[in-house]
Amino acid sequence: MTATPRSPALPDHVAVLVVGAGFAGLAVTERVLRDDPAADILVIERAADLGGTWRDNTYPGCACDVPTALYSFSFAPSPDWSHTFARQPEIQRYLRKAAADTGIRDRILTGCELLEASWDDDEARWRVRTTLGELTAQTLVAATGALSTPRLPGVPGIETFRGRVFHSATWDHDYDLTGKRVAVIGTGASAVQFVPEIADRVERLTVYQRTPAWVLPRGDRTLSHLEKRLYRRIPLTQKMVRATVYTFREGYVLAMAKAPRLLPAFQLVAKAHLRRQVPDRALRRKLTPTFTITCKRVLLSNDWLRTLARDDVDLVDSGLVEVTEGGVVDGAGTQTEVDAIVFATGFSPTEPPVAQHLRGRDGQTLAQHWAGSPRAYLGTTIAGFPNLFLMYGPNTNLGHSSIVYMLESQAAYINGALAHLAADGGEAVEVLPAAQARYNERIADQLASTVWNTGGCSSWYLDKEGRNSVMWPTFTFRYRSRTKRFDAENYQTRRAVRASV
Ligand code: N01
Repeated sequence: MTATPRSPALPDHVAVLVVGAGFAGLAVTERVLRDDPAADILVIERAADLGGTWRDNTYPGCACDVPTALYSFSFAPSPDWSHTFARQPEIQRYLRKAAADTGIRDRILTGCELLEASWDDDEARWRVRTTLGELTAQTLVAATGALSTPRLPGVPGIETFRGRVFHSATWDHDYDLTGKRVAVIGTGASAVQFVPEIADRVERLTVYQRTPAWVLPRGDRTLSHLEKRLYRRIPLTQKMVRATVYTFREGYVLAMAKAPRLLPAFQLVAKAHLRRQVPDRALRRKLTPTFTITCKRVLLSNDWLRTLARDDVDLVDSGLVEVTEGGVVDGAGTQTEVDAIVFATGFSPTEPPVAQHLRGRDGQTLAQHWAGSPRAYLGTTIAGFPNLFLMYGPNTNLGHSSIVYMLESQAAYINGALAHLAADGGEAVEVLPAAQARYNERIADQLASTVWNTGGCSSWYLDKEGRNSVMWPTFTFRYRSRTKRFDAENYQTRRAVRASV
């Protein structure tokens, strides 16, 4: 049994303040504590528990669509996963245990939301305002995630609807869907997981699709007792599985960026999957994408397409025009009476919400500085924002592998920066604008030929300038090698940062 955690109090000053206790916040805190168990580090978390997206997303069927062998911390391998693709409750339990086992749990102050943080140039520290009071921090790590603000499209008439409305990320567990007529808006990674789960319970399901997505089978299975015993007795075997999954997934990059001629082969597999699950040709046509596979996130599901082929499930692709008191009107003018509307419309992702609350050297917020098109150096540091480190920042997202691998790379880099500051007697590091610009030019060059930019789809990877400010363009081991060592030569290190510098 896990001991009841001690919750730290809000200090007046802390050396390292981490905002957010999801995978990212835990990764960086573990890395710092690994080198210095007595490190002066505090994690503030606005919710009552750690876990981030895996705490919040509790919709039926919520699971990881990256194999758990890879979607877990390298420092906390668990031999106990029930499936090759872990379910949300299991991941949440895993995170709680990892935090308790590594001592991170005692560093997390829950129920504490960051309201604003401003860089104080004279004192060379961050002045931070939270819902529990104020403090200063020498270094600030924003580990707030990119996909945490649910996007609810402003559908005309939605306020007049008399039934129940909720978003997949804030699932209403008090509302029993049994026997109800339900509309689902959106057909992305979340919808494909919960629609098959609720289809048997509801009376009628109407799914509103804006863009069909490519769907591949999810090679999910339960892990046998033998495997678990083997992992426990010979941990190296689990490491080998992890390395194999990693290598296979990296090979996928070849198809996306380096060898797009392989993509038609993927499309054939997806089309065969569609044919197997959907006998009706007209429905298949509606479900066939027109863009190149992997341009948007490929969906993995063994039962999504089959569910859409059911007689009691309708797929509407004529658009969503308005919501009335009793239902939804589609683009063909048909009104469908429903009791509940579930928005599976994703998140507002181009910049982390925390960007509106961080003020750099010149007093601008990070959101103003970015103006809708985020840029950083190594997805982590930003010129004009000394001693600020982003986890899962611009151009660190992946379509093929595990974000946890990227987060651990960033954590090592940030830890290196802290060690550099300590060794050098410095108070602040700030990336050189020229280094940041060079880095972003290189990233843009690499992205130019990738399927995300050329595949003929619109996706949340492209920001309002049409720039891909989301994806990492190449192999993840390249990112690992770039972040292995803190490259002080691309930074200025100083005792106090002056506005004129
Ligand atoms: O959201 P999405 P999600 N009217 O943005 C449609 C991660 N994730 O919650 O394609 C009508 O993918 C939109 O249509 P279109 C993963 O990174 C991870 O499903 O934009 N429809 C689309 O169909 C993923 O990318 C796991 O034309 C509207 C859907 O809503 C991210 O979360 C599991 C609309 C949104 O799909 C988000 O996934 C689940 C409108 N106004 C999710 N606006 C893992 O297992 C949007 N849509 C790790």
